[in-house]
Amino acid sequence: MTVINALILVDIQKDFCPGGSLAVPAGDEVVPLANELQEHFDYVIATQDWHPSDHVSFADNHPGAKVGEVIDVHGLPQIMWPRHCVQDSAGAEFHPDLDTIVDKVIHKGADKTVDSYSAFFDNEHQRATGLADYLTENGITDIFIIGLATDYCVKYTCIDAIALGFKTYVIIDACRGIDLNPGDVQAAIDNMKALGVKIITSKTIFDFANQLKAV
Ligand code: VGL
Ligand code: ZN
Repeated sequence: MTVINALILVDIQKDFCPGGSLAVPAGDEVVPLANELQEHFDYVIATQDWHPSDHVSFADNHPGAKVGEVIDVHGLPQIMWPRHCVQDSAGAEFHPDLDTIVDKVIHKGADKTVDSYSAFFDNEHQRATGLADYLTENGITDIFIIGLATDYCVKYTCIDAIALGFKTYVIIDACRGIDLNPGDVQAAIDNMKALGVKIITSKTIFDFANQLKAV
């Protein structure tokens, strides 16, 4: 079977970078790698967390709720996040240094009633974002995931990707995590590995490209 690969840039947005409202520690460090990696893939897809102002995940939409607290929404635990990545706001924009001439942009979290960590489905698995259809329509078999945050959107995107049957890699040095509870990032990595996700580093990609050049 022909291998067609795609690099997926998960949520490399201003609000998830230092200075943003839900800054992932050192989140901006993934940007140079994200740019260098792009030329090595058949397709490049970028996702944007894209919430309406009245989104269920924002603590300030729940009187009395505090950031970091967990509330029950339709029987699912929902972490209260600071307001972030509001549709069309500056914070929802891609990091200004990210190369965004990509093949496809996917928005997630646009339904006010449910959060969406995965780039494929909302957390209740009710609505698809269009990512799976895009991959299938283009014959993409292997996906390489980078971006923010390792312990949320990267992890949940991997869980769905594996369930959908994609060969799934995480380029771990091009990811950064939140670690709301210390150990969350390591647990996410262990979790992804256990599901069959291949955890690699960007060196593997660059070395492979150099070997091809030498022949
Ligand atoms: C994310 C928390 C809330 C992420 C999105 O992109 O990892 N995390 N919304
Ligand atoms: Zn969000």
